[in-house]
Amino acid sequence: MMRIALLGTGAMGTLFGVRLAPIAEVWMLGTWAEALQAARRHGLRLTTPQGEETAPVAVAADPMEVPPCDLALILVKAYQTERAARWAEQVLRPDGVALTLQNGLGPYEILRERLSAARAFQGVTTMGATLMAPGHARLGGEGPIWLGPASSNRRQIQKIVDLLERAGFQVEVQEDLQGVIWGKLVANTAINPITALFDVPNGALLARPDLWRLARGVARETAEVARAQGIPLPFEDPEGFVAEVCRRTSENSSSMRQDFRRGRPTEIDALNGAVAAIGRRMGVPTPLNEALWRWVKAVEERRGMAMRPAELERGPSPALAQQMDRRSLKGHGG
Ligand code: KPL
Repeated sequence: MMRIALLGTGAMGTLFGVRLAPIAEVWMLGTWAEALQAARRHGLRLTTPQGEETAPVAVAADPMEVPPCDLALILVKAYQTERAARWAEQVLRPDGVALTLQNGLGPYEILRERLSAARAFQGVTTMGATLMAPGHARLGGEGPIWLGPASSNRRQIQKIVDLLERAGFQVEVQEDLQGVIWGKLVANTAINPITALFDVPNGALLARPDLWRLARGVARETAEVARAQGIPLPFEDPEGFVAEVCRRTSENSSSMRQDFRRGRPTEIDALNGAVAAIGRRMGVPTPLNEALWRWVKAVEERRGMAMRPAELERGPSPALAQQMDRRSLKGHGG
């Protein structure tokens, strides 16, 4: 049986823990004491439209307690990636691999740098989950998981595909994930900050014309930044795609709304902040992404959410800068 280290104790960590535990030995590793305690006492719990799913998992607050793992699944916030990558390296067998399913730009580059390209994989999903209590999440919408890069380590990627499919997920492998990464970014930049600032579920963006006008504008901007870099988006119509994600996850609270409600720092730097920074570099105007980024930062600061661990102070910039350099090379015919 495969042994998996699940790094991340939030809504997505809980969702994946519940689905993977019946077919693998799952170790939830994290820093959120209440979630670890709940998981240890009662197992993890997932509420779905079909009913309740629960699953026992092993838990640890220290990577030294975790036996050597075949796979590390990274589901922490974008700004916690450096520590998660360090921990993944510690808990993995020498031939073990890591998969990030995080939001935003930057996490994959951090993971690849630590583990090498042959041991680091990236996935994108528009599944949603809302945290109801420590160790308990509610499924907020299903959707496929895209995995890549396909060619770096075919044997390992096939193992991950088999595992996720056995756990009930729909999986698609792609050689170049940039298109789906930017597709997801179109959704996240349009949905997350607006639902957080206006404190509404994802579906409200479709119901309120004032919010939809704003979301639609952001979706177009982010899509323009992708196009300017020569990245082919997996859809023709960015607003149509955002509308579809809002419909599929209409009851879900976006991860940024959940962060706001819990007084935690958000992933705004890796989402709208990153798009605005790349837009500036590429000469593509991104006034709405820029405004939402500043607005969310201002709320974080006012509420003291900006007082962050040292890791966060450094921000996503090193990996992002690297990614932007790669992009600009590509833009110059590289
Ligand atoms: O990724 C998400 C998030 O909340 O971060 C979506 C797909 C928008 C679901 O809520």
